[in-house]
Amino acid sequence: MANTHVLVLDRASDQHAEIASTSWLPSGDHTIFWRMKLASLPGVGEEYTIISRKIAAGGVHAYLIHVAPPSYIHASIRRADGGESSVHWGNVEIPLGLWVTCAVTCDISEATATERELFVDGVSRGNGTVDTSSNVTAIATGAGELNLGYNTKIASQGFDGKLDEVLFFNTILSQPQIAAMQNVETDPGAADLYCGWWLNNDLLDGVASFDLTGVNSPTFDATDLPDFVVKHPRAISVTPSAGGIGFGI
Ligand SMILES: [Ca+2]
Repeated sequence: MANTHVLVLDRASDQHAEIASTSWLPSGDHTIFWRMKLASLPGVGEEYTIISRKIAAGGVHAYLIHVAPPSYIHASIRRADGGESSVHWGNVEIPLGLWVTCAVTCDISEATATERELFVDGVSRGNGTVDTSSNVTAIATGAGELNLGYNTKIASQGFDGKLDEVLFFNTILSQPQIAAMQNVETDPGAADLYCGWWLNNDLLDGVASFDLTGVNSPTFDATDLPDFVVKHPRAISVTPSAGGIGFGI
């Protein structure tokens, strides 16, 4: 596949995409992958929702990922009774007006403090800071709604910017696997890919039948695509060491 378009969501117009779903999305180990470019930064009290998956019964979010001020990533999962495990990565500032590629992994069997790991442009940013710890060992399933760029519980918390290639894997991808996805559009036949949207001028799922519907007329852009290059290179230092030359990244 060639990447031809990205999804454009205007927060002021409440543009987003949705699907009313039955019991799907992984309930255990998983990886959520997406590319995004912020058109503005969230202010105090604002959240820019990337992915929201609400369960109708009890009104809980099985999954929720958003950007909150100053511009850090927040991810939470819940079990059916509402018990929540939420984490934020305050050490990550998502830049304004630059494409970034993100992935959050979840090892459901790990202690809450280490079960999630964030990757930005293929580089681990650690396990984050735990906000709520409720030992979620199985993520809630059941009828509900999945949204890109919208939070069905807090309708004003939409996304402002561009999204591309939103993928759910029902496995924990490794850092090398995530890094390998940085600069190439993922093949719909990739192993353990559960569902995903390539957003190439439509909202159709490229794997199964999880097709989205646009709300308030979101648009597509064919000119401002992720450039698929490493945009945040780390400094490399070379230092002499006993017995030879060592280097660190
Ligand atoms: Ca695309």
